[in-house]
Amino acid sequence: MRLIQNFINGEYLDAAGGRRFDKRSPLDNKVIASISEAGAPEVDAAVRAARAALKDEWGALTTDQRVELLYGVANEITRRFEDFVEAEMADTGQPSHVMRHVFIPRGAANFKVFADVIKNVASESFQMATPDGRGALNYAVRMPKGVIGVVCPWNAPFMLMTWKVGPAMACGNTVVVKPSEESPQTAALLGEVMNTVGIPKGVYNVVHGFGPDSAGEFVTRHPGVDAITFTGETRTGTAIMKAAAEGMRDVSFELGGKNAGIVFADCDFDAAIEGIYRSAFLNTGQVCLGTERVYVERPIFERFVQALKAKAEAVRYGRPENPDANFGPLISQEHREKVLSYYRKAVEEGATVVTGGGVPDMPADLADGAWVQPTIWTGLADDASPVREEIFGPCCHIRPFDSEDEVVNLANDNIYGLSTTIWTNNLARGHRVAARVEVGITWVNSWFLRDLRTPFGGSKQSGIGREGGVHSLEFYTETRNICVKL
Ligand code: NAD
Ligand code: 6OH
Repeated sequence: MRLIQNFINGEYLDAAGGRRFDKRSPLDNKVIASISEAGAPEVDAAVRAARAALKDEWGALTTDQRVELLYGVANEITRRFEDFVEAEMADTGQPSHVMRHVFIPRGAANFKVFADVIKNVASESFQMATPDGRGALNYAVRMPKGVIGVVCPWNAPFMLMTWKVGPAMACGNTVVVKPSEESPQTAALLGEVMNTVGIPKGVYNVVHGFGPDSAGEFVTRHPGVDAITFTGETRTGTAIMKAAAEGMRDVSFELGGKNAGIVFADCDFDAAIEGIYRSAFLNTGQVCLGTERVYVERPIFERFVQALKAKAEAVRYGRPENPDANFGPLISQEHREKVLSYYRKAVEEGATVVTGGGVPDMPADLADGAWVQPTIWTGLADDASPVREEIFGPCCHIRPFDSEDEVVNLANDNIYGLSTTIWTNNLARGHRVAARVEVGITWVNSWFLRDLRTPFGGSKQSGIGREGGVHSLEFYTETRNICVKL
């Protein structure tokens, strides 16, 4: 069994008193790692190390020197690609092709792309007129914000963590990362990469543990943390925002969603089926951008439901290393309980179960894993809880609609506003509907396709702020205004 330790000031350390917790495999519920749980003293040590590095080694580097080192991090992740794939597969149980083609490569890219952004970004400067005719030069400079607390979820652990750590470090900040208790391994492994590449001690720190009364709360409450970036549930975001209010610290939040898929009758039918299938079931439905509400224009409704049902019934459950498997378990037994509670509620609230709704029969070696069937419902009222609340599982409700206005109103009738996917061959309509849906990111005839330089984030209760490209700089830097009288 593996031992996963905290990474503080360039060293792997146990917590004082040796507190540990278990990480269980989602595949079979067996304990696969013992994690050292950071208490307040370890979090304090990590924050102190991060503060010291800010002033000394990291703070003293030029942008070019930092950029070189971040390129080194990206290259070293690529060199150790298999180790990262293996660690992430062990934590999440997801099929290896998703790790190989999206999650791990994008993790490496998060260091390279933000190094390029910081290298090429300009800041404003103005030559001002003054009454005495001599003028003034007024310009803005971007400074690091300080020590950034990075609190992460488990659904795409490495990609989502590096999407924060990459730009934070590129901007000259130092970080204290609190990975999810369900997915600690890739954050821990990244410490080895930092040391190999020669990132100064204390720039990248990792503390393990849970949320309340544990490492998550200790990081977000620590007065030495200057700003907090968080991805996770909206409810947790509310708790973290309260912690950040003390000391007036800035927050960046990527939160929950209840995303709509809108399928017009004039779409490319096969492409829409493939797109909605991926958006509802990829990563066993544990993607913040996933579609849990599908609206289909009435003339193609029945055909659409049957085609999606056929695809959902063809998933192949299995271990990540099995090349035939394309469908993994949920992250944990606890999360499975939550998802299954919605499967029950859907029936109680009057759904027609088109497919799924339960637990698949698994071979004996996987019988204790967190498996659920991909599930499709029709017939629920618009205010039924499985239609309104984020489930974060492989399930969706499909409802017919008759007009563009009706479907825009349905899509917008939710507290969340993260993303939408629209399927139509009428591009004017695609643009029109995209402008009317109240979300941070909209895809037309696609899903989960984004250049890392563009802004990402949620509207309404799906988030605060935008990250990606130059937009990350707004959060990870403090802009100062300097005016020099000439
Ligand atoms: P979560 O909110 O339960 O946990 C996220 C992290 O916060 C974990 O590291 C946890 O230990 C920590 N935490 C929990 N309570 C805390 C507290 N009081 N103080 C400080 N830290 C605390 O979320 P999750 O279950 O890990 O992830 C799933 C959720 O994340 C879903 O709601 C999903 O929509 C959301 N998500 C959003 C995005 C996005 O970009 N908008 C991306 C991925 C996931
Ligand atoms: C995961 O839940 C969401 C990830 C989104 C992206 O990585 C992206 O770049 O759009």
